Amino acid sequence: MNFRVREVQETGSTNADVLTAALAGEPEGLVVSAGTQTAGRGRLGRTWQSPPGGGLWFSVLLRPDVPPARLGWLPLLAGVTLAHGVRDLAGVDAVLKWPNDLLVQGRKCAGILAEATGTGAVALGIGLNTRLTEEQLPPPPPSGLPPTSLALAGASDVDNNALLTALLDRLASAYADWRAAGGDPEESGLRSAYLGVCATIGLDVRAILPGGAELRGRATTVDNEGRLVVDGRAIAAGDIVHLRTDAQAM
Ligand code: BT5
Repeated sequence: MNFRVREVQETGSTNADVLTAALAGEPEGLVVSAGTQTAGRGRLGRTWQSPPGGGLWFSVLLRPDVPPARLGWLPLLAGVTLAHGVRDLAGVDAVLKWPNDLLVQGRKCAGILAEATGTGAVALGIGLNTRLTEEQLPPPPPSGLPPTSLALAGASDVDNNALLTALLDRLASAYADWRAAGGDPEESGLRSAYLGVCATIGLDVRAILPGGAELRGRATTVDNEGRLVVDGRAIAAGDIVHLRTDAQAM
């Protein structure tokens, strides 16, 4: 698939723009990439800081014709693409905290938000801090991970446009493989690729579920729907805290 990139200097949220386009019938492949977002959003109603030029803030319109139970793998696929991409293209080691926080040196360098229209389309939004300086970093959340950027982690000459093009190429190819396998995580190789970059597996974790309930236990694997398995219980959404020190988890 060829992505069609629409660059905008400023918008509220590229995910909102892509959802609107999807509902108006836009075919898959549209990418909206913004210089800055004034209402960037995270998961579970949180906000995403997107200062001008400080990162890649973009969303991709996909219409994945895979069984609904496989859709949970789509944001994980994006996470694997980012982790490998950041390593190969920027020379920065990165791992994932389930589901798809990109961690560099124990700090959060990117986040992913997948939102569905309910009519078969998904806005896959990626926020990657590329050139954010120390002064531009958002304040560390009280119980979450402190932020960082590729530049702060030592990447030199980060070119936002070149990085976007290269990441989209990789995303197109991983998405095509996954779709050709009907969304099957084994057959597409996605599951083993994900387990290879996910630092959460094997750790004792605290899982904070969307309603606020908490669960502690050992994260053992990711199931066929992309859910994290903690002491035999599958978690579809929530926030994970690595209980061994995050430094060790890196
Ligand atoms: C995410 O949410 O990590 C998903 C972020 C997705 C952002 C992209 S940008 C393009 C597209 N358009 C959108 O409107 N969104 C997507 P979550 O796991 O809920 O993390 C959000 C939390 O991360 C916030 O509550 C802050 O604590 C922290 N945070 C906010 N901005 C950050 C940044 N630039 N870098 C690191 N951490 C940040």
